[in-house]
This record gives sequence, C-alpha cells and structure tokens, in this order.
Amino acid sequence: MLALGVALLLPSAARAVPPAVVSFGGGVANVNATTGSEDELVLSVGGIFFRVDAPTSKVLAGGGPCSGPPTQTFVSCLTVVPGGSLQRIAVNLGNKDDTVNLSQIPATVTSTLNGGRGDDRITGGPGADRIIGGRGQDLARGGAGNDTLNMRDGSRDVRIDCGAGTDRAILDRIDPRPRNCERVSRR
Ligand SMILES: [Ca+2]
Ligand SMILES: [Ca+2]
Ligand SMILES: [Ca+2]
Repeated sequence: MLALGVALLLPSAARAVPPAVVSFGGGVANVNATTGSEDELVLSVGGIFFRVDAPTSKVLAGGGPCSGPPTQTFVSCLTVVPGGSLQRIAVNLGNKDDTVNLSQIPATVTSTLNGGRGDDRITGGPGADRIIGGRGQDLARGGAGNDTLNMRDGSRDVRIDCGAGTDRAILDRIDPRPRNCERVSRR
C-alpha cells in the first residue's frame, strides 16, 4: 500500500511547479510566469548579464541570449548582443501568490510589474517602476525613482509604500494609507 501511495504522489509533485519564462531582446527583458505556480523571482544585473533567480520556484530560458542550468534555479541573459543594452523589464507574475524583487536592478532601467491574481509581494527597483497589484491582497514597494503603484482592484491590499522619488498611487477607498506617495487618487 505504501509503494502505491508514493507512485500516486510523485506525478502531481512533478507537475506542481511550471517555470517562469525569461526572454531578452531589443533592450527589453520579459519575464512571464502566467501558469499556475507560486513564483519567487529575484532580478539583478551583474556585469554583462541580466539574471533572474528563482530560489523556491523555477525559471526557464526563452532562447536567444538567455540560458540556464537544467535545475532551472536561474536564467542569465547576455546584454552585449546587438540592441542588448537593458532598458526595460516587463514581469507578469500570473495567478498565484508570487514574489518579485528588483532592488538589484540599475536605476536607468524602467519596469512594468504585474502581480496578476493572488496575494503578491512586489518590490520595485531604484528606477521608475509601474506596479500593478492585480486582484488579491498585495504588498507593493516602489523603491527609489518616480513610480506609479496601481492597486485599484476592488479589494484591500496589505501594504503600499511608494518609496523615495515623486510617486503616484491609484487606490481603492478600502486600501490602507499609502506611505511616501506624493499623489494619491482613491475611488
Ligand atoms: Ca500573482
Ligand atoms: Ca522604483
Ligand atoms: Ca486595492
């Protein structure tokens, strides 16, 4: 009976973590985690590489100048290919409780970070970020730079902190009081 139980459990465990896909081209890095996994992503730039680490989830290289080990613990993309100067990052976190952190990205890089459904933790970088919490009870931090935090989803989010810079927050009336946001619109 024990052997049968193990055999039944293994396939579902293998299916549980679909990877986020990382691609890069024309100065834009795209990170798409639209499938049903809880993604934890740390983005950074070191030397000539843009890198996405997934400490507790999985990432997969979408080809081009990006590659990673079979363990899918990280993907790195060469930014010295033609048109490869990293200018913008677009992240879609998908429908579960996800985490993304851009605190190790240069201030010259802008981003759009979309939490999707689920209770997400979104941390922008030192540059200008556009954060869209999406449905769920989210935690959003803009960091430095002139950020826009759009947390209007009809539900109360956990924490909204625009950080340094001249920032804008777009909120529901029931959202908590935002911190460090110069312009706030509630509806
Ligand atoms: Ca999500
Ligand atoms: Ca920022
Ligand atoms: Ca909200």
